Amino acid sequence: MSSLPDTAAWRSLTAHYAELRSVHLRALFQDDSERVTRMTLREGGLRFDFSKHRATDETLAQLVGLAEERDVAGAIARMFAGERINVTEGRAVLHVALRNRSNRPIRVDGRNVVPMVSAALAKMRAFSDRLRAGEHKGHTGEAISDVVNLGIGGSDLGPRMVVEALAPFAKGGPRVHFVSNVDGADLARTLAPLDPARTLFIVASKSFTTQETLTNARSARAWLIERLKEDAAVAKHFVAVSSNADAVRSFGIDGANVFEMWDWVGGRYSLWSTIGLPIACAVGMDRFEELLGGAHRMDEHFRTSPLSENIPVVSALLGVWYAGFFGAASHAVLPYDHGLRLLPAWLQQLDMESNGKRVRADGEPVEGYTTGPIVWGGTGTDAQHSFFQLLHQGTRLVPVDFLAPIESHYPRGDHHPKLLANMIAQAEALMRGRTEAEARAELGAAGLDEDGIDALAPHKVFEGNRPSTAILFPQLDPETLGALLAFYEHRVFVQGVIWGINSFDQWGVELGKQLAKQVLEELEGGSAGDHDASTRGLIRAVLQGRK
Ligand code: G6Q
Repeated sequence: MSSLPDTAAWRSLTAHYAELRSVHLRALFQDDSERVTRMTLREGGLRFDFSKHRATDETLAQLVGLAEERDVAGAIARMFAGERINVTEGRAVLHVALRNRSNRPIRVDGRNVVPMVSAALAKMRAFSDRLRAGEHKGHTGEAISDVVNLGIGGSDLGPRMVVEALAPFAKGGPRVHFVSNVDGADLARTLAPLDPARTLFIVASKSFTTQETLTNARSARAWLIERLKEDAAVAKHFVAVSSNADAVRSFGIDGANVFEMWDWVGGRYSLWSTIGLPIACAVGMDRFEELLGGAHRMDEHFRTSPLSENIPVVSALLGVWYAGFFGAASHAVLPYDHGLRLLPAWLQQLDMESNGKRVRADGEPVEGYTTGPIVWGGTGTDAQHSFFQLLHQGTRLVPVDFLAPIESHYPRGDHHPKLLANMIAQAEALMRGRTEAEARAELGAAGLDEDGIDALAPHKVFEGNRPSTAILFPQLDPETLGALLAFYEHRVFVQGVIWGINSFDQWGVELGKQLAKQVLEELEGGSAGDHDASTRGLIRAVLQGRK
């Protein structure tokens, strides 16, 4: 594969950037009354306004040219065809098969996986229906009131975020909790108010070897047995989601209580699989299937739309544009929706674990460009009172995604109009800025004399020209959420294709895990082993300092 900077499209974009870098978005809007119409793309009820981006028709055409040169269409086709595009792990990447509502066959090594997915969904439905109806009884015959998901990373962040987002749809279901951290405080605080006789644990681990999850699962089992006084209680209070049936059995969970998953589902892409069991418990299987349906519609849009009208592709290309040419090191995601407050954390994993790579899929180093940005964010309006200063007047360019529902699930006085007004105004302010003349006029109108105006005006100037995408949707329902999440998954994929990296492995998390094993042995054994002086010093400080 040729290096990205050597492609004709990249060279041409380099020249185009030199022309466009000093053009202000204000001017782009002034010169073109049709800009918003042309640069707004829709899918279902979702409306993506890309007009506040530092791009012209020419920019977009050139970026699409880049996508063509990097064969994005071919890569999309290969993913949907079940090819082993996760080359370093030799795996297919088929989260799209999990939400394939069309029954179109999707094959891995010639085998149609759609019937397997349907069977897993049916098992999830049977289990979650019984649980929600109070028919799944615990060891003492009581119905389950609380479900605790024990998982981490991809086996936690997705379901946790969705359960939070769909809280308005959770009527009649059990309370669902998430414990991920090996810090004992997480489990202890979650379990403290719970009644073991009415608590069900889902041990969610694709590999069933993850230190944090297994530690939490063992402690949860001990808590249950200690209180219910019988080992046999585990059978009614523990289920597992895993692709490692043997390890689940040796943990003591019956095969009948295992929900299967497959190696072609990556952890951070797995909320659509049986890893979504806590979602089904919280909101019911019908809502879970609506979530899948929304994602499927976005998948179909992604699979079939021309690149220039393809929402994840356009969004991905703009991200590549800012990272490659404007030096943007980060990307902020700012939901103006309380229910989406965990979206930045989910997206952080999705994007940074997928595209935080310095070696290309073909093993060559990435040279002459940067890959995945630092993804961060927070909810509006809180974030306005926290880090927006840097977005408006900092020295770095941070492209932003704003997201908001037009209707709230909690209509109350003028809360929602105020929320939306803030989002719309922030996007406008980032784009327009405030010129020195405007700043001076405002200060004059406020009664300042010339000296006062001279002193304050430089601080009141906003250069503007700061790009954002505004994503509006009618209301945050399961279908809309599914489409939004699938949009982000595909955006990350397309960027990985352009940058020539494999978005589906995560070797960067290995080294720390290996060293932690060694350090743990040393902490348990009471002496520091072969390390640098700082690491030895830390181990000794812990050994000497603990009671
Ligand atoms: C995600 C990663 C990672 C994974 C966790 C949990 O893509 O692979 O976050 O989900 O490490 O792994 P297990 O589900 O195997 O416990």
